[in-house]
Amino acid sequence: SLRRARVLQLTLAVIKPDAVAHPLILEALHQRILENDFLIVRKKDLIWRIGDSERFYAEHEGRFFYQRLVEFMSSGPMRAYILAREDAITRWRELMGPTKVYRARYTSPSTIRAQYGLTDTRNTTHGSDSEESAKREIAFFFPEFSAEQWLEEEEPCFR
Ligand code: RTP
Ligand code: MG
Repeated sequence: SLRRARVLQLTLAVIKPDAVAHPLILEALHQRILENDFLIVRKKDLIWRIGDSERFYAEHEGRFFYQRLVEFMSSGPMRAYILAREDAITRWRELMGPTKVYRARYTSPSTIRAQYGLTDTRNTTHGSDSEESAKREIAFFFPEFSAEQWLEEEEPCFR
């Protein structure tokens, strides 16, 4: 388990309401996670209240897109994953592609947001952007999860 602790990094990945709304896209994204050698540590389907949305995106309060972002993120079901692999944070963000869908389509057409994103707000997925935010965001979605306990006790992979 010490070896695993050195190699594996955890990140939070979220499939946003625009993608969960379409069963084929949801399934394609789940496959995409598996194909890219992520371990699915936890998986949860949930719906946010507007207050959850506001708390999660508090750093964006006051930005022009804040209102539509918090409304969108509490507009329907989403799916959250704790993912593990080497360089999980960077690798998941690479797979997602740029935040802005038009830019994703132009610069990185094979990314998730380029392929499935609808708009700059309804952009299919979220991924933690640093170890610090991964820690915070994993705790936000999975308050009962302990990374230390997982590394010590659990099977490395279940799908
Ligand atoms: P995220 O936090 O979701 O990983 O995305 P990010 O770092 O790439 O983008 P960020 O600037 O943190 O924005 C957070 C989320 O806000 C929505 N957004 N809408 N112009 C717009 O309408 C706009 N800009 C950002 C997106 O859903 C983005 O993921
Ligand atoms: Mg961000």
